Amino acid sequence: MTLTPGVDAPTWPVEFAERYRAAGHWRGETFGGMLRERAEAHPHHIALVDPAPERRTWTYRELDERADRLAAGFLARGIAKGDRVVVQLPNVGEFVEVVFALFRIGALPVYALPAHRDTEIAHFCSFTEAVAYVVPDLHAGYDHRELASRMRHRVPGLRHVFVTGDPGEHTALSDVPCEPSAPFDGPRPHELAFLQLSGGTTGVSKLIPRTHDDYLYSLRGSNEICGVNAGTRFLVVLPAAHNFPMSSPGWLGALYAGGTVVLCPKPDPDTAFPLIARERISMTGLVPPLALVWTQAATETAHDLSSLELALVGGAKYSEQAARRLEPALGCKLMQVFGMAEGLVNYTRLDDDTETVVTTQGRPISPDDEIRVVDDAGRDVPDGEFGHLLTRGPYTIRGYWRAPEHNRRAFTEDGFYRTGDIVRRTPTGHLVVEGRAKDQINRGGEKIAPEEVENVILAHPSVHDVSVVAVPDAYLGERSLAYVILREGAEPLKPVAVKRFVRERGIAAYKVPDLVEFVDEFPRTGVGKVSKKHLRFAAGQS
Ligand code: AMP
Ligand code: DBH
Repeated sequence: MTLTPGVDAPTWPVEFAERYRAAGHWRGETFGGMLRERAEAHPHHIALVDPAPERRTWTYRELDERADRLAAGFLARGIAKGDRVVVQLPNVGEFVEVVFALFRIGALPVYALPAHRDTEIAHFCSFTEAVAYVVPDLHAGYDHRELASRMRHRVPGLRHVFVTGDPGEHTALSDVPCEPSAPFDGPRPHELAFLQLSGGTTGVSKLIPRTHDDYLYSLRGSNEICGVNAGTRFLVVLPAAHNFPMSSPGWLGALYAGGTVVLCPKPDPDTAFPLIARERISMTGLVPPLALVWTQAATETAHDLSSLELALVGGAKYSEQAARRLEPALGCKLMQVFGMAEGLVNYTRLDDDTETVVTTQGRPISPDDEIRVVDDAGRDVPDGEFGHLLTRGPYTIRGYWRAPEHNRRAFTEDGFYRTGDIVRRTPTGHLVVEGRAKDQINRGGEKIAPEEVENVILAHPSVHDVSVVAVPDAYLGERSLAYVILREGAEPLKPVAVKRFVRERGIAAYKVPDLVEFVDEFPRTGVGKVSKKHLRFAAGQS
């Protein structure tokens, strides 16, 4: 198995790679090496706190040693460099141990979200030819061991299931570690570190191949912008597997700086606020709906939030009115962040004036991030005018993993990623997100590909056709609405029956349509005039 990025996905042309190295962006570091260096520099500093159910802590030395032992155990069970391992863990300390163990041996974590179910997990396991799948026993009332058993039957190449807690018929993660017998033949800095998930616009999530060099650069840049250092105490409120809490600056940024990461088991203020007070949290990242809830709750809380210095808000459009209320309520600075797992991340800056912070979504991390704002014909528009955002740079991928067809559409010939976002650029170079050209629903930061949900609903015997669209929502920004055309003569259905059908097919709960409407033909507003099913059929994908 070769790990050269250019083999399974397009990589940066040599002249770009040389430029990024010469500029000092790519420094030849790896994640495994980074943790070792921090452990040598500050062995006794607390790297990680998992507060629930009882408080556990890991010093940098402990995290480093545990990653080594787990890596040795994975190797002993036949997991090798280049193998893919689907990791579906909530915000628990084992998540960090597992990914650093995989980084050490050069196996690639594939970051599933805790909400994913049979549909998504089966796709990740089979498409990546994963050899192992790591799950919790129970999480949020759901038994992941049963999901894992179904995956073992469905995906023949899946050889191992590792479980945190009670393993049932699988292997306990705690039984895996052993003494390393030799130094690891780890990955090279230009090789792949992991596969991140895209929000997706077509039927299934595309996989995003990130290298050690490029991702570490985005962390270093993010840390500099956000002021992350060894004294930072970062609270991971959103699912740790998501790119935003992982890297903007996120828990990996905090570890890169030698700071302390505290894992929040649930995002609500009743869980998070006491933790902020007890752990003296200085920084966190939130999606807009959560920022609204926190802003409201902070005005009434008895918990001491005075340690909080910076709240990053991003993942979906944050309204100006809501943004204005955050700083006074939480007593900390606000930074807006507009990023994507494919690469490009924009931040407002600590020294930006309030107007800029509340009305823009920031500017890119790197002087080498190339930004183009273009019209439908691909011509650059002047600053201040709306257009499609295209980008290329030292931490933006040149192609998705094993998706040559899709890559031809998602990237320009000269390697710019078509973000699908409609933006306008201010004279200071800040971007304002005005909308979206891609077929995606952004449900409070959780991305939904309508086509994926449509395909599930189309499997219902009474359904002739379906179109899933976004509708505005005061709290989430957007919710999903499924317009359903029933087959002639079919028994009438209730909206709940459609939702139940989708849920029972095994898909993440946030993708179940919020609203279902039965129609004779698709409305002209908000939906294309032509049946999406017929469009897909015409495209040969039905
Ligand atoms: P993903 O490709 O799943 O990583 O999602 C990235 C997408 O989320 C971006 O292309 C935007 O559409 C959206 N997004 C992220 N941050 C923001 C933000 N601050 N404001 C508006 N949209 C955002
Ligand atoms: O929405 C995102 O994917 C996102 C938002 C903010 C992201 O990936 C990021 C910052 O890094």
